[in-house]
Amino acid sequence: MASIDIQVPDIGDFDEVTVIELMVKVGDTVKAEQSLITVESDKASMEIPSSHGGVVKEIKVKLGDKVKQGSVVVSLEGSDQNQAPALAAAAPSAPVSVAPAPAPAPAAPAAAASSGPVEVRIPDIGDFKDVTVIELLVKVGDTVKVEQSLVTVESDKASMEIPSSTAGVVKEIKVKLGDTVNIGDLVVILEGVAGAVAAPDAATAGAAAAPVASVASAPVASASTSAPVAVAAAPALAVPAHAPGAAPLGLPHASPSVRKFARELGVPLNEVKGSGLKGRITESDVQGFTRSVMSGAVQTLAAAAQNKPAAGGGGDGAGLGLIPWPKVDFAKFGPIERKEMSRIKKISGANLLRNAIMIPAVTNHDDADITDLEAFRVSTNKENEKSGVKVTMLAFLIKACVAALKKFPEFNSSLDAESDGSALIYKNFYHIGFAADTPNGLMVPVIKDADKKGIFQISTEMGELAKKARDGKLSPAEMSGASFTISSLGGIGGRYFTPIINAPEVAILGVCRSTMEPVWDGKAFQPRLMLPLSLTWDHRVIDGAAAARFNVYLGQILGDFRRVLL
Ligand code: CAO
Repeated sequence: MASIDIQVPDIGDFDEVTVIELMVKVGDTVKAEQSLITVESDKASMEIPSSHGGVVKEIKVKLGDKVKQGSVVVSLEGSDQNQAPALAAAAPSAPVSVAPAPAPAPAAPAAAASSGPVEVRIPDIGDFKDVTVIELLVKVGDTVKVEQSLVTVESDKASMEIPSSTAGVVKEIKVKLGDTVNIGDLVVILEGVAGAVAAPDAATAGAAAAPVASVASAPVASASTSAPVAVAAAPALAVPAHAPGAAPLGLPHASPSVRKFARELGVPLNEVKGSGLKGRITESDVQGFTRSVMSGAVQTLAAAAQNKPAAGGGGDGAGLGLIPWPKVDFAKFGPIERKEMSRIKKISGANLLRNAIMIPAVTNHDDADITDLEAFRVSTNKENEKSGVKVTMLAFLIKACVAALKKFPEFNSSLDAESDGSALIYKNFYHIGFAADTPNGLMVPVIKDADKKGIFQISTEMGELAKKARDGKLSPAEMSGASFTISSLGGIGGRYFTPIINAPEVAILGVCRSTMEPVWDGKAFQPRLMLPLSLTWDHRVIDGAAAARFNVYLGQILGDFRRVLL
C-alpha cells in the first residue's frame, strides 16, 4: 500500500515554528487540503494542510515541537496520490503557505510619524477581489497598536484579518459588515497616531497593512517568490486550510486570532456556536461560552464525560490529581446486575459533583422549637378541612427562611461569575426551591416570590409542583430562578444531614423529622417538639458567625412566628 510522508511546505520567512495543535489522529482518514497541524511563530499562526488524501499511519510531531520547511508531519498510507491542486506540500518548494506581498503603495496612506489623521486601507491581498467584511474587530474610540487587526474580510476561498500599519485611536470606521472591499479601499481613519509604521520596508509596506490571511490554498503567490516583507511588516498568516463559510470536516469556522484566544482560554472551539456571518465564531462568542461554563449553565463535552456517573460516581479523578477510581470486577464476588441510571440522576449527579467539589461548604446544625407552630398548623388544618388545602410545615419553613434571608441578604446572593467571583449579586427577590423526591430522582421546583405569598398559597403551589415533579411534568421555568433552597426529609425521618448547595446559590437548608424532646426551661425538663435544622453555606460568601446567627434567627421565628413582624 502506498505511503507518503507529508512535510511542512515552504512557509516563507518562518524559520522555525512551534506545533500548537494536532488536528488529526492515527487512523483518521484525511482529504487533500485538510489541515493536519497548526503551527505558530511569535508573529503568526498557520495550519499545515495535507497535500494528499489517505489514512494517518503515524504522527511524526507532538505539541511543542519546533518544525520548519521539510519537517515530516505525518505519514499517510493508502494515499490516493492525488495532490491538492495548488499544494505540492511534500515538496519543500511548494507554494503552500503564502504571505501576500504588500503592494508598492497604490493605496498609500503612508503612516509616517504624525499626530494627524491617518487612513488605513486594504493592502494588496493578492488575487482576492471583492472580499466581504465579515467582522469589525475595533470600534470608534479604541486605541489600536501597530499590527492589531482591524477587520476580517472573506472571499469564497479565504478569510483574512486586515491589521493596522500604524498605532492610534480609531476616529472613524469606513466599512460596515457585509461591505465588499478591494485593494486600496479605506478601512478606518486613525488619529493621534503614535508614529511608527509597522513595515521595516517603507518602500513596499509603508502604505498599507499587510493582510493576515487565514486561508489561501491556491490563488496567491508563494512566499518564497514574493518579497519577504509581510512577515516583518505585520504577521502574515498564510494558512492553507478549509474554505471559510463551508467549515468542512467539522472544523470550527473562526479567524486565527479567535482560535488563538480560544486556545489561551482552553475553550473547545468546536463546541462554540458562532454568531457571526455564516456562523463564524467571534471573540465574543468565545467569551460568552466561557461565561456560560463558569456560571455552570453549560458544560464542555470533556467535563461532561468526566462527570459521567458510570465512571465511579464522577470521572476518574485524574483532572483533580487524584488516584484513579477503583475498577472492581464485582462479579468475582457474587451475582450482579447492571442498570442504567435515570436521565435526571445523571444530570443532577454531574451538578452535585461540581457543587461538592467547587464550593468550600460548611454545615451548621441546630434545633428549632416548633411545638407551638405545629399546634397552630394542626388546628389551622382542622379549621380548613373543607377547603382541601393542607398547610404543611414546609410552607412555614419557606416563610421563615424568607424572613431570615431578608435579615441576612448574603444568603440570598450569588458570586458574580462575570467578575471571577470578586463580587456578589444580591437578589431582591425571594424564589425558594424545594427538593422533591420523585421516582426518577431528585428535582427542585421553585416557589416564586415566596415573600409575596401567604401560607395557604405556598402550600397549594407546593402540592401542585410536587405532583408535577413526581409525574415528570415540571417545565424548566418551574425549576429555575431559585435564590435559596430547602431540602426537607421531615416526612421520612433522620436527625441531621449535610445538603449540597445548589449552585450558583450560596446556601441550602436541610430539615429532618421533628421529635419530642426534653428541653430544660431553667427549672425543669419540658416536652418540646424539636425540628433539626442543617444549614450548608458557601464559606467564600458567608462567615461561620453569620451562619450561626441565621440558624438562631430561623429558630426564633419558627419558635414564635410573631417575630416576623418585628
Ligand atoms: N417533622 C415531622 N413530620 C413531618 C415533617 C417534619 N419536619 N415534615 C413533614 N412531616 C410530616 C407531614 O406533616 C406529613 O404528615 P401527615 O401525612 O400526617 O400530615 C408527612 O410527614 C409527609 O409529609 P411530606 O414529606 O409528604 O410533605 P412535605 O410538605 O413535608 O414535603 C416534599 C413535600 C415534596 C418536600 C416531600 O414530599 C419530599 O419529596 N421530600 C423529600 C426531599 C428530598 O428528597 N430531599 C433530599 C434532597 S438531598 O438528596
